[in-house]
Amino acid sequence: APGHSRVVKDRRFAELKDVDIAHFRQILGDKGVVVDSDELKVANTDWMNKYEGHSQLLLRPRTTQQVSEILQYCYAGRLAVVPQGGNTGLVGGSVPVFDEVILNLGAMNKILNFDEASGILVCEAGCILESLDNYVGSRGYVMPLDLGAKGSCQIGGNVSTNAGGLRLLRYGSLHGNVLGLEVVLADGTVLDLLGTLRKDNTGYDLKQLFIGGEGTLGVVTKVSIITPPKLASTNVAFLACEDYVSCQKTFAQAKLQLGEILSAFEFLDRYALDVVLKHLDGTRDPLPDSKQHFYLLVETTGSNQLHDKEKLDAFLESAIEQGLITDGAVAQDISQAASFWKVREGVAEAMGKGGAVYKYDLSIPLKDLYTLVEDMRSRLKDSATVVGYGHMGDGNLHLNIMAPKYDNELLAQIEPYVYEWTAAAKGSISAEHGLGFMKAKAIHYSKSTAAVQVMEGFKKLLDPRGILNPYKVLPSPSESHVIS
Ligand code: FAD
Ligand code: 2HG
Ligand code: ZN
Repeated sequence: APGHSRVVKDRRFAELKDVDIAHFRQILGDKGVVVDSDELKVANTDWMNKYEGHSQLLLRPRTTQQVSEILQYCYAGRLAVVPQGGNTGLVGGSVPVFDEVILNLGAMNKILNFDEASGILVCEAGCILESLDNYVGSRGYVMPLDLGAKGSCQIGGNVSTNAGGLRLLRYGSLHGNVLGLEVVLADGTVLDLLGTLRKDNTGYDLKQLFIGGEGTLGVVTKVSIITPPKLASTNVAFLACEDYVSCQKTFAQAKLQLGEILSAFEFLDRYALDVVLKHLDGTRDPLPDSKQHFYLLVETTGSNQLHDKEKLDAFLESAIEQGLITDGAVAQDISQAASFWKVREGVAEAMGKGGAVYKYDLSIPLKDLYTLVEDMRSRLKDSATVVGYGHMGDGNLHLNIMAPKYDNELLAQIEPYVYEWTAAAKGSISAEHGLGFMKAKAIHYSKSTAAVQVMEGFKKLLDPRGILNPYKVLPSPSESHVIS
């Protein structure tokens, strides 16, 4: 797979032996120890079919105690470990690079407590995001995050990647919504940070290190998270704009005119829309008569349908009057709203159907956000399809480049150009997907040497033997072995 030749195996790690497997059977029983080659193939391969490890062992613990015993053993014997949730990550972080033991949290999927007065949920890390949303949904709340992978991603994976997604504009990031965590450190120590308090300023806020830690600092086993109330009124509009400047102005107007009810502001370009309509069964063009270059999905969520509708109508009317949007459709019912959302949420999946896709998840100041897409398109000409979409309301561009197959010549046209461009624009080379394996070596484009050194210090403190998710996030200590 592409990229793998760039790093060589860290020789400090031990090879897996039969006695190790026997020991894990003692801890987990037969069911929790998977050596079946078909199951291993799935767990070794990432969602994009871009990264593939060759681990010989998949472990499925059911309790924190078991996670602790597994890590204690791995730490003592220097066996490297990849924590894995739903394996929907998009930066090669959730699969082994070589033969690391895969520690999948999926069997730890119990809801532990839900406080119906405060909306605070405490659950195990392996709970699927969509199941949690359904659970709190039937009790009058919603999860503060939502993403296209909700049917498979796990809350522990969401926390570990600090996933952003479709509701961040409204509810903010997991750094604010996660109230507590239980984490098992590399040596098996159980760190109980599972508070359920909105406010707690007693010393350093350690849980923040594991939010976005990508499994390199500890294994998240339990999560406490605040969920906002589910409000009565939701509206979804799908709008067409002639150019990117109009999208920006529409966003500024949406903030002004929709104010507190604005709950999502997403965008996709014509190329993205076309890929969705072509490759995803059951998707319909929300604006079949419009052939514009840019599309916006605007959602409002509030407590009063009349009030919200009035605001939305006024906003749309003025946007048309000012020439910011050329067309628009407001979903008339829940199923139409879902079909609009499917167009936006389906881009990632649709892009995967065309062969190979290079994904760049970037924060870029709003005014320059689309310039990169245009620059890349003229740079690559006919060799690839360049698509831009993303969480415009959060300044987050998803630049996807689709080609018939992974190709090193094409890659050399894209990288490091895309990282240099982003750094020059004072953006971030990872807005929400993390660094994983893909971008570990590119961290310097977004973080100073001093900042990376402090990160390395945390890594050494929490995992002195480096067994947790090696080769990910930080440039490997075996950097000198990089073959290029
Ligand atoms: P995995 O992919 O299994 O793991 C991701 C990383 O977290 C790995 O480094 C892994 O080692 C680590 N990890 C997993 N579980 C644990 C644990 N319990 N303890 C410690 N480390 C752990 N991301 C966004 O931010 N916003 C989006 O809108 C979004 N949309 C997506 C849409 C699609 C269709 C797909 C396929 C992905 C999308 N993603 C998005 C990326 C991905 O879904 C998220 O990053 C998600 O949070 C990963 O969760 P997971 O359970 O699949 O984790
Ligand atoms: C999205 O917002 C996801 O759709 C996936 O973050 C982005 O695949 C991508 O590049
Ligand atoms: Zn995204």
